[in-house]
Amino acid sequence: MANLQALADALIKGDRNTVVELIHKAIDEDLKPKEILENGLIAGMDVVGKRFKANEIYVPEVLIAARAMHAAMDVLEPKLIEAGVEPVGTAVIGTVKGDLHDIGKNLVAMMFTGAGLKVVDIGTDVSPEKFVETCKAEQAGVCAMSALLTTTMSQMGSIIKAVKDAGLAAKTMIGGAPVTQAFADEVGADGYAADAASAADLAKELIGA
Ligand code: B1M
Repeated sequence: MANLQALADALIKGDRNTVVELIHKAIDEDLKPKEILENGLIAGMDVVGKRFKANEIYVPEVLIAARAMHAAMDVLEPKLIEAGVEPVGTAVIGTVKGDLHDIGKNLVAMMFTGAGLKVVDIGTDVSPEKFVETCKAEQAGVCAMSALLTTTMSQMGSIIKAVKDAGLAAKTMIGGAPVTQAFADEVGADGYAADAASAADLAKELIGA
């Protein structure tokens, strides 16, 4: 019998092979894809997020868990689509123009996926036009921006303005090492999060999920 707690535990440990094996087992045993996602993967990622926030684990452990989550989603995603399971919302995420740092952005993206959001990752060095275009095309609930340089964080204000000027419904949220709540207030972001786990909580809050 597939054990979703064992699946969550394997994900927390970042044991990719066991995660994939247990996902296949759960599917073969006709467990609902939504149940596998919520009680196995999201439950596991939730623990990873809480431990990361509490400094009980660090970036390498989270990256390993994120890799296992990716492998799991490769198997589960087609089943979720077949079953007509809707994501709780869509988040477009990217690192702002002029900035190539993506490790933190990727962690946030993975926590978003782990929280049940559809994630459209538009990469690094992303112009305000590309943020707007993608948020519009994807009817995004959240427009999420990352910046790691004091010289690029000013881009965030331009993106927020462009999203608002385009009349999009997407809520804007920002983060990255040099970014603060005070800066978020200054540039008019709808939200700021200091780490990847808080970012996932905030994204859900912003879209009312
Ligand atoms: Co660069 N770099 N780097 N770098 N780099 C920093 C950021 C720097 C602080 C190093 C230093 O001087 N001490 C410094 C910035 C100084 C400043 O602006 N004040 C710096 C610099 C100067 C540069 C270059 C200009 C160096 C040069 O070429 N002269 C250059 C710029 C290139 C460019 O972007 N145009 C550069 C290049 C690089 C590498 C390519 C070598 C590499 C990036 C590789 C990659 O990302 N694929 C790199 C790295 C690795 C770093 C450090 C060492 C680590 C960054 C990182 O990945 N941290 C960094 C120094 C440091 O931070 N110790 C540094 C781990 C990551 C998990 O944390 O991204 O903060 P972070 O994400 C966190 C939170 O911030 C938050 O959640 C994440 C997880 O908790 N978060 C969000 C992030 N995005 C969020 C979005 C949200 C919410 C939360 O909502 C949407």
